[in-house]
Amino acid sequence: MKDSFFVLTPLFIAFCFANRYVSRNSCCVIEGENPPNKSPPTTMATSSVSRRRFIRDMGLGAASLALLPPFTLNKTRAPRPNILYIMSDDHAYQAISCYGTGLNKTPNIDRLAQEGVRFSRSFCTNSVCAPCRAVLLTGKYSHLNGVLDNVLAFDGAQETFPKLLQRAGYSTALFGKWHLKSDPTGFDYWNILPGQGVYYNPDFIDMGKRIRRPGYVTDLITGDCINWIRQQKSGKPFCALLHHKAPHRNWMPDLKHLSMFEGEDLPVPGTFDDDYATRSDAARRQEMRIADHLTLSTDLKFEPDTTSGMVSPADRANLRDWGMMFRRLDEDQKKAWQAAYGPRNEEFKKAGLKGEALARWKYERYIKDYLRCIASIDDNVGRVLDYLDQSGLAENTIVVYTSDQGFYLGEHGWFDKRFMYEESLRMPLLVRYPAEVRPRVSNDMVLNLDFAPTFLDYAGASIPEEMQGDSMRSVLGGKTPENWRKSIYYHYYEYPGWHMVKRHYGVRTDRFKLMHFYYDIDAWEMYDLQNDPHELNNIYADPRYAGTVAELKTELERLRRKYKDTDEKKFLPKEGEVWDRD
Ligand code: SGN
Ligand code: CA
Repeated sequence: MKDSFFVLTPLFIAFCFANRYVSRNSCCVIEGENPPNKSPPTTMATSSVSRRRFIRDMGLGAASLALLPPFTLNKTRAPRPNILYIMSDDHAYQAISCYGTGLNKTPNIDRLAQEGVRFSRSFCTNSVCAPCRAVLLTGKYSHLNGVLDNVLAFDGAQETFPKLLQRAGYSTALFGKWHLKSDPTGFDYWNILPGQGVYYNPDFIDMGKRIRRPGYVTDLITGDCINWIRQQKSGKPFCALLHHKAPHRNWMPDLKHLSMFEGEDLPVPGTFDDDYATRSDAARRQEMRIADHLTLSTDLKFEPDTTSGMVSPADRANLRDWGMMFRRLDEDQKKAWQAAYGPRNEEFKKAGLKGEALARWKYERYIKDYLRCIASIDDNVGRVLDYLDQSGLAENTIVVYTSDQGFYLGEHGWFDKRFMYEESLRMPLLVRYPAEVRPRVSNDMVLNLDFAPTFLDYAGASIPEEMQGDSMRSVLGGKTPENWRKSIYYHYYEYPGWHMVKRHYGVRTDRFKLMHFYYDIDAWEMYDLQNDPHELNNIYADPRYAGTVAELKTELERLRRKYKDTDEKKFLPKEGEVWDRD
């Protein structure tokens, strides 16, 4: 499967020419210029080309064979698919309605599940932003691609799937959040947010040039991507990476959605009050609790009176950040925000909440703003899907919707990600490709490591041996290979760092999860996901599971050898090294 090259016959090339096959199906149709064409490729029998023209085109086809680079000669499919990869930032699967949690409605994202494959077991290998992006590009684990955490820069000289697609004749582009510190490589065009980006009137770096633009970040990124697709007239297939900032912290909704969910009580997760009783110290020592670590101003949009007892030193510093963020808004935007949050904040001030009631209020403010940001993502997914329909591109375009990692929406009392527990390990993943993929739900285990080989496989390009993921093409086609993975390997490194989640690695099988926390701790945790899906009961030391622990340790070691990640000490901070916030 890794190498699907072979030489097409001149006859087939001639046939493609005769049907104008390549230009119609593999490149973009320009809105308003070319009518949508969703009909299947014509066959020899139905083609109306004259004999003479056919013979002429055959000759042209044969001649063109000599001119085409070898990688464009794919075994099975002449019209190579376009690829539209939509990745939001911190979008939990729990906040997508087709995943069935009932928290919110995402009708446009759900379309991809109705028309494509919804994965129930899609995981990341290191649950934090920049590392996930480096894994996406390289198809390699963090210890091999060099981006272990959000601080290290990506070495853009290494091999990536966009570069390989470029060489295979694709037009490639990147829009939105990048976060890899070095300039993007492998893209014909890129227009990215600096660092984490901001929600309102954001700065962009357009091929190296920094420009501030009015508007809301999710709308702007989507518009840029659609415009670029619209401009593709070259007869080449395209690959566009559309990377949203939303719904990343500090969760600032657009004006349309400022009052969505107002007056509603959203359900608090059953594990919100987790006391971490059976876990190791890693779960107790984190800094990502809604009750304790969300800031009143930047995160929760409430400006406490600095003379009141409500203001902690952390809040004081945050007030400055919030002030800076709020100053970016124009006068109309500010007015809309004040109209929406002003009265709510007055009410909150009067209520004088404390303890559990205050924690619940923080959760409500957090989850509503988070879901409001997602409402805008969903609108914009609808916008881009409508564009694909109108332009006739939908049939031959692979559309992926995913997030850079998972996220906590109050489960275990948390926000943020990083842990190997389910909510942050698991990513939403929906893939639609009408030309080849029938709608269904897949329970196969896939990893973000698999994206690069999958895209190369569909493009008919060769997959480098050093890529560690596997093409999901057979899985997507409903024919999961017998030897498809039965376990996954995970490794998180960013400690000490934001949210203070300790370094750990582990293995997850269909039923069990084993994790090892290390560096300034040496602790194991194990969960039975079938009997304990919320991972509340650490059974590592339970003698009834001793045999399973041993099996899982053997599997973990096998995976560490397979992925060449056997040295736990290799990436520990050096003495005196200071943690540099991203
Ligand atoms: C910022 C956030 C953190 C978050 C990291 C990484 N703090 O530093 O809460 O974990 O990004 O997020 S903030 O106050 O600056 O918003 S990631 O998605 O980029 O990995
Ligand atoms: Ca993220």
